[in-house]
Amino acid sequence: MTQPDPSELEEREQQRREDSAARLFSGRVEFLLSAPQLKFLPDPTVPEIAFCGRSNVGKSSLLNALTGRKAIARASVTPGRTQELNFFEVGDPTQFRLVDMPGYGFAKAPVKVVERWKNLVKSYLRGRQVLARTLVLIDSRHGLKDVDRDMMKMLDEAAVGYRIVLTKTDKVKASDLERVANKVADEARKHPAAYPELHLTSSEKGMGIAALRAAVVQDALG
Ligand SMILES: Nc1nc2c(ncn2[C@@H]2O[C@H](COP(=O)(O)OP(=O)(O)OP(=O)(O)O)[C@@H](O)[C@H]2O)c(=O)[nH]1
Ligand SMILES: [Mg+2]
Repeated sequence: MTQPDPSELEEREQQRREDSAARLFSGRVEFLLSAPQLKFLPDPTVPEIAFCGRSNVGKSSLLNALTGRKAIARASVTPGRTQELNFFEVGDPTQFRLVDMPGYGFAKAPVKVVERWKNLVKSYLRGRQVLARTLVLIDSRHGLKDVDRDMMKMLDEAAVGYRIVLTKTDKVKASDLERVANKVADEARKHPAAYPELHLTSSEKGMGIAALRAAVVQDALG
C-alpha cells in the first residue's frame, strides 16, 4: 500500500478539524448576556473569542455564519447596530464564548457614544484574562483604514493575538480581492500580534467559514 503524501495528510487533518468544529457549532449556541459596561461582564470561566472591526464590516453576520444561525447576533443595514458587548456560549457544557462587539469608526454616532464604545472595547480587549483570540474584521472592498491600524496597534501593545478576517468577499472581483488581500497581508506582517495568514470570508456565500470555524475552535480550546 502506498503512503499518502504529507500534503494529503495535512488536508485530511484540516478536514477533520473542520468537521469537528462544525459538529460543535451545530450543537448548543446560546446568547448569554449583553454588557453595556465592564461591570456587567460575565465571570471569566471559559475562553473567549472577540469579534472587532469597523461599524458595518460584518461582525454580527460573521458570528451568525460561523454558528449557522440566521440571526443569533443582530445584523443590520444601519451602522452602529451593536452597542454593547454581546456574549454567546458554545457547547454543552459551555466550552467557550464568542463576543460580538460594537463597531468603531462610525462617523454618524454622537461623539459621547463613540467614546463610550471605544473605552468599553479597549478595556475589555486589554484586560480580559480569558480572551483567547481576537478577530479583526476588514471589509474586502476597502482594505485597511487608519482606525483599523489604530486598533491593531492597540492589540499589538496589549499583546493580544489576532486574526485578520476579510469580509464580504462576494462583493469584489477576484482580481481586486487578490490585490487588497496582498496589501493587507503585507501590512499585517509588520504587526507583531497579527497572524500572518488572512482569512477570506463571505458570510453571505459561506466562503472561508468552515476554515475560520476550525481556527476559532483551535484558538479557544487548543
Ligand atoms: N454581500 C454581503 N453582505 C454582508 C456580508 N456580511 C455582512 N453583510 C451586510 O453588511 C451589513 C452590516 O452587517 P453587520 O453584520 O450588521 O455588521 P456589523 O459589523 O455587526 O455592524 P455594527 O454592529 O453596526 O458595527 C448588513 O447589511 C449585512 O447583510 C457578506 O459576507 N456579504
Ligand atoms: Mg453588529
